[in-house]
Order: sequence, then C-alpha cells, then structure tokens
Amino acid sequence: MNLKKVGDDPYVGETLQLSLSKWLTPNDGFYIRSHFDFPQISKNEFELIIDGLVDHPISLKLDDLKKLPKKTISATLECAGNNRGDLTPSVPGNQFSNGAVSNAIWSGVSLRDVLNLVNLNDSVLQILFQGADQGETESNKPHEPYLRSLSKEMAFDPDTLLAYEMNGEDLPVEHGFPLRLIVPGWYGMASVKWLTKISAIDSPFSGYFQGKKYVLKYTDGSQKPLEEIQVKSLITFPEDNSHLNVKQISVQGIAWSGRNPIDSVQISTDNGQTWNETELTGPSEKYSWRHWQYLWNPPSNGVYTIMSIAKDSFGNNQPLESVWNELGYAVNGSKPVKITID
Ligand SMILES: Nc1nc2c(c(=O)[nH]1)N[C@H]1C(S)=C(S)[C@@H](COP(=O)(O)O)O[C@H]1N2
Ligand SMILES: [Mo]
Repeated sequence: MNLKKVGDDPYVGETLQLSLSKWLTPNDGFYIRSHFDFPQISKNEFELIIDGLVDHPISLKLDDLKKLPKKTISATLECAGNNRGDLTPSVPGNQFSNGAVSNAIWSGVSLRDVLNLVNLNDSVLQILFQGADQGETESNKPHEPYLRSLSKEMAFDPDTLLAYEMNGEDLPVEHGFPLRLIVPGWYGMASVKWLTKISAIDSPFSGYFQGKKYVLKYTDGSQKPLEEIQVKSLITFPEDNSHLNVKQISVQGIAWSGRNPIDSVQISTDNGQTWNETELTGPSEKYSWRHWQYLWNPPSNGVYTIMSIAKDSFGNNQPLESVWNELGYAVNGSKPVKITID
C-alpha cells in the first residue's frame, strides 16, 4: 500500500500528497480507515442477508447482485476525522493531516433495486447495515459488529450503492471486499464495508458508531450526527514548508462539498489579506472533488502564507477557522501552506 501510516492494529493510513493531485485515487493509494481487523470473506461463501421488518427475508449471492442493473458513480470519500490533527487543543483519535480523503469510481447496484426485492412493512423507519468485521468498542465490552443505519429516504436514493467494484476492479480487501455500501457525499463512516446484512427496522438506530461516535459535540453543549461532507478545499502544490526558486508558480489544489458542486475557490498569497479567484480544472462530477489552479508570480523573494477557501453552488462557504468539537470531526477550516521563495 502506498499510504502514510496513521495507526496500527487495525491499520489506518492516509493518502499521500502526491496522490491527492490526481483526480482518481489509485486503489493502493486510497486512504484506509477501519475500526477492527479486516474480515476475510470468500466470494463463494459470501451471502447478503436482507431481513427485519420484511414479508420474507432473502439472501443474495454476489452473482445474484451482479444480475441486477449495474450502476457506476464517482464519489469522494472523506473520513469525518480528516484534519483532526490540526485542532488545538488536540483531541484524541487518529491524528490525520489532510489525507483521509480520496476519490474513486464505484460500481455496483442501487440499494433501492435490492430493497425492492423484499416487501418492507409500513412501519419501517430506517435500514440498518452490518459489516462482517467486529471487535471491542470499549475495553472489556463484548464484541460488536460495525453497524450504521440510514433513513428510508437515503436508502431509497438511487445513488446510494451496494458497490462491488472500485476503479473497475473487485473491491480490495481493505476497502470492503466483496461488497460495501457507498453513500455519496456523506462522511466515510456511512459507507459500511464488508456488508453482509441489511435489516429493516422501525426505530432510530443509536448503536456505538452512530450514537456515541460520529456525533459533532460542540463546546456550547449542542450535538449533531455527522451526515453530509462539509465544503472544504486544500492546497496540494506547493507543499507546506517547501522552498522554491521560480518566477511563476502554478498553485494547485482540490475542493469538495458533499452532495453539492463546487462553485468557486479563492486563494490568498498574503496570509488572508487579499483573495483571488482560481480556475476550476478537470472533471466536474456531482459527488467528486474538483481540482483547481492559480498562476502566481511572487512579487519578490521571501516567506509567503498561501490559503484557499471554497464555496459550493448552494452558497455554503468554507470557514477560515475550523470549529473545535470534542471528537474532532468535520474539520474544514482553511489550511495555510507556508513557502519560501529564494
Ligand atoms: N464495516 C466497516 N465499515 C466501515 C468502517 C469500519 O470500520 N467497518 N469504517 C468507516 C469509516 S470511519 C470510513 S472513513 C470509511 C473508510 O473507507 P475506506 O477504508 O475504504 O477508505 O469506511 C467506513 N466503513
Ligand atoms: Mo471515518
């Protein structure tokens, strides 16, 4: 794997700066965030169970799923804890810099098409997804699987996928082989890997990974579950603390905002005093990051602080400063890059 290690046991790694500058992240360079050891599932033994409040529970093999209409979507996944390492005071958890974000093309079937194979009872409120991985969530607690739910509305969104391919290949083991959920535009925790069971339920799910973790807890006591990825941008070139000896620099970066297209990215080369419009480049896809660039002629040698801020087409603005929260999620403030021209 071509990643920067952030944690061991289980392995957690972030995407290298170099791969962030490509629109598609290669599978072996795509960030990895897992809570437990990877489960090994064989293609032949794999079964997806759909049960709960349905007329007749069913079970599907991979080949059954592959007979349903194939759907392909590009989507950027960002871990809710991306940039946690930038918060002061620091908060416990994986100390990600800015590489817990990657972009891939996902293929599989619409979850909706699979749910339509069973008859949901009228009382169904949410759909619950279970991964085959499990372990201790807190010390001395019994093992629990990775579980997350979606509202019926999100579950029936045609773009919510059961994906079996990533960038045209079978899903790699670490990314959920053989089947994972992809909830485009939502923070990564929603996209359950190693999916083996889908259950229709009639009350809001509040298990560990939904009720305790992945909740924004602000200093004023307010709380909010994490859902859509917040608008954000970052600079991929030049690198922080680099020295350059050139007359013109093509400053480059990426910007993304959950389920909204990026409208514009502004850049400042004087520590936020003045701002200039950048040029959006590369593919423009609903759920994927957008690349941008800005040709800059540094007026003289010296030290410069470069910053970027993005705006999406719904008018959401990336904040200059991240808002501190107890568990260190959705850190989307502008990240300065300091360079020396000499
Ligand atoms: N079964 C299972 N699904 C999971 C997780 C997990 O630990 N177990 N981690 C979630 C989190 S927090 C993120 S950010 C994404 C990461 O997906 P990736 O490792 O393919 O990048 O998977 C999500 N799905
Ligand atoms: Mo995550």
